[in-house]
Amino acid sequence: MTNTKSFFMTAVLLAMTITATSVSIMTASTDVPFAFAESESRLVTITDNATNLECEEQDICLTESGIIIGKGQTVTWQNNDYVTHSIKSGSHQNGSDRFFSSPRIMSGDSFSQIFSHEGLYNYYCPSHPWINGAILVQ
Ligand SMILES: [Cu+2]
Repeated sequence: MTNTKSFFMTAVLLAMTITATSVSIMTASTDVPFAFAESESRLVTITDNATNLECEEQDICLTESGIIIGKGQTVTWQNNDYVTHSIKSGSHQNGSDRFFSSPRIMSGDSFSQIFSHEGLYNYYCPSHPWINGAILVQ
């Protein structure tokens, strides 16, 4: 696990704590619904550095290796690399957890997945396991 990913996991735990606090405050003090500023779809680009395994150390295999989204939002992986990649939920260490699995994403193509349930979803490219990230759905 890279320092960046450790940082992300810490940030995730912090975000969960803050969200839990904010929700209870908002429920008590206002009827403004909890809203996410982001659009319904988030883009994660597989960069043209992705086949170089050193990209993981610099956290530049993906434009964002850790993102936080709301329930019902979609994540789209855009392959801007010159080789084919695929995205599978789970981890290289533990294998697929079968939540989602893309077909081969050719160079220039993309794959989208909707997240309907809260949770922390790790994902990786089986052919290039150093390409990996996480999505927190809250
Ligand atoms: Cu790959």
